[in-house]
Amino acid sequence: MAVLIIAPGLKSDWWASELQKRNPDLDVRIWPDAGNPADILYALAWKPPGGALATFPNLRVVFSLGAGVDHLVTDPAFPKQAAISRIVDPYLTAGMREYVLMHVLRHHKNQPALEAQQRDHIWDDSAYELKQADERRIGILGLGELGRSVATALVSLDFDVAGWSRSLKGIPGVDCFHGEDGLAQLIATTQILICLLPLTPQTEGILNSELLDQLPAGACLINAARGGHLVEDDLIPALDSGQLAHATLDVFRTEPLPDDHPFWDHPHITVTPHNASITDPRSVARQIVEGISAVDRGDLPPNSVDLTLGY
Ligand code: NDP
Ligand code: OXD
Repeated sequence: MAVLIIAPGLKSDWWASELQKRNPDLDVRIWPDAGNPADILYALAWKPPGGALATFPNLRVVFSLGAGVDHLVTDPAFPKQAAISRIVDPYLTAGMREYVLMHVLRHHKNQPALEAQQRDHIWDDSAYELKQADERRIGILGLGELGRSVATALVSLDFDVAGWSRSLKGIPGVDCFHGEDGLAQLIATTQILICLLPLTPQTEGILNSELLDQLPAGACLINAARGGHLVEDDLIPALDSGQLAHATLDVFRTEPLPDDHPFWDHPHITVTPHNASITDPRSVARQIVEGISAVDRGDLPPNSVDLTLGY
């Protein structure tokens, strides 16, 4: 039995040593040096080359090295016999909570506009409407591991919080919506919109001009989920017309964001390099080693992905 790390661009040696610290008996191999393909029962994967996983006939579980699994489920050759286990980790959740809180507070306090004033040497403390947190409506798309934690943290800061998910949720202090009507109701009052959805055929392109136009004028957008949620061509017109005041984007359809992409230099866009929350091998390796033992015992892998839903 061997475990393969197939994550080009990630620190595979670090992952291997964190796995072996927890189980020195594991035979860990790093792609492309997989050895005999029949030996590979488990894989740790992040954006594996299309079709590569299909070359391991005995693969039982693919551990996604991120919370999102779109990089796996979109591979038409993904091996049918393999389950997918995704990351649910307190550090990953905390990282996202910190990122979103930072940017919500930045928008709430008009910080991007104040930074622009500083660049022009303008001292003006009167230019912006005074709003308390309980007058600021935040809408969160996705109330899963990450969205729920973000929602609860925002409630604790007294924000007026709403959230939307596929199935209806009950989260103390949060106005919960679901379904198409629910989305329309949430959008109509949201001043800061946060996307924490998985990327699936149902959510692809959800951040489009039709939706952005339904937000109250001057709303802000934070997309920390996937670039495929945003129709990129719809964003700049919404910002230039003032319908949106600012967009904070961590994820893009093409990553790294191409050097000549208009988002880089737009005065009302903040770009971060897909680092809203980063998987920490020191904590996640334990989850994976325990998951391998569970499957070896005949149990289900932890945090299994429902392949019919795609997340
Ligand atoms: P979860 O699977 O725990 O939560 C997903 C949420 O989205 C659930 O509430 C789910 O509804 C909802 N949802 C899914 N499909 C729909 C739909 N069609 N309509 C309405 N709601 C829907 O995921 P996580 O919270 O762990 O992660 C969310 C995403 O964040 C990841 O998929 C990944 O893309 C992104 N991410 C980005 C990172 C970054 O650094 N930028 C880091 C980590 C994650 P229900 O509860 O009913 O199932
Ligand atoms: C993830 C990510 O899905 O980092 O975890 O994007």
